[in-house]
Amino acid sequence: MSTEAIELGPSPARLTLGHVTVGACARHDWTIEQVRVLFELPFNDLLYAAQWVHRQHFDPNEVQISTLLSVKTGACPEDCAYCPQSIRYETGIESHELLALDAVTEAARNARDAGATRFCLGAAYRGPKPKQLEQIAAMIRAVKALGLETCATLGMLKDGQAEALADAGLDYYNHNLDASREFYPQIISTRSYDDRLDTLSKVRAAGMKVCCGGILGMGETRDNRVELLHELATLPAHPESVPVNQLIPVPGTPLEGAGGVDGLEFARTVAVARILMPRSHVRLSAGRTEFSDALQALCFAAGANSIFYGEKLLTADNPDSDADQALFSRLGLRREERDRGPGV
Ligand code: SAM
Ligand code: DTB
Ligand code: SF4
Repeated sequence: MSTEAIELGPSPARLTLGHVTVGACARHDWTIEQVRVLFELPFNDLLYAAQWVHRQHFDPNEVQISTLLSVKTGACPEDCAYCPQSIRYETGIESHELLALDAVTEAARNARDAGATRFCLGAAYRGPKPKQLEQIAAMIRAVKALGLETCATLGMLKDGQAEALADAGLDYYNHNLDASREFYPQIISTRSYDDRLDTLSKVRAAGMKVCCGGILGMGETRDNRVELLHELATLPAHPESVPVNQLIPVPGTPLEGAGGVDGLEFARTVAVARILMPRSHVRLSAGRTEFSDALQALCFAAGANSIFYGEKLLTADNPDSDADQALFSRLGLRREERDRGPGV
């Protein structure tokens, strides 16, 4: 393991473990080598550092709750190798065009009544067309009127579209990097890494919060995970929300037989994300149905503090709400109330 000390900026609070010093302040100048050193820490040291950083900014027993709805499903022209919604793969999902406003409002009301504080609209688009954007803007207004935070993930945005979404009251835009720049070409060919960064900068310029993360278990190496987190943590501003997905290997997709990721490596990745982006919410996202309660508890201890709640993600299953409530109760976790967390 490298013995390089990881020094943070002008932070008054620091934690030193052997050769590694971590601080509480957000910084954007991490080097690849520093990220690698964090990944290679003894597990207990890494978890302790992550928990220490977590407690500088968050109540460690609060978890932010988001619910997803796929407002337009399937028949997507893109070729993302993990995705059941690409038109190129036979995955047996039920495609549908944009849902009616009433159906979206009702789903959002149910999510709110079940305890969610944020409602995320997902659409299987390369990017929204003007008419579609108008219809989605109406959905955002309706969800907002229910007192929920709003998030949307609609693919790439063209000039002016981020502003239109912000005007409708959109709080967050989700657009993942998904993989490191090095590994990305093995996963997607129809949009480039720079296309993604361009959409993220449009979202920022329009004044919205950014939700941006990636997927583990697609066959990437530890180095690729280091590079992905480095990319996220050196963006001009850290994403306020960082979804860490475990690949759901959907039959019919090119990644149906991908290698997956070991649970301890997943928890390590969460812990490093927590240390690198101390004020961000780190979300346990796709793949939780495969996690034991013990692994989820470990991830919360490593600094994860957000989940997708409700029995469906976009097309794939998510844990039963009853199971999540039981888990929260066993772990003494509480729902984070809206706008209470720092950075959100
Ligand atoms: N079409 C839009 C786009 O790609 O930006 C929005 C929806 S897309 C389904 C949102 C994210 O879901 C992807 O970026 C990816 O991180 C995640 N995702 C999709 N399929 C997945 C799978 N099988 N396992 C894990 N995550 C997945
Ligand atoms: C994110 O990072 N994960 C969510 C959300 N953002 C849109 C989506 C997960 C999708 C899992 C596969 C499916 O449900 O189709
Ligand atoms: Fe389409 Fe998004 Fe799926 Fe890629 S991830 S195929 S863009 S829905």
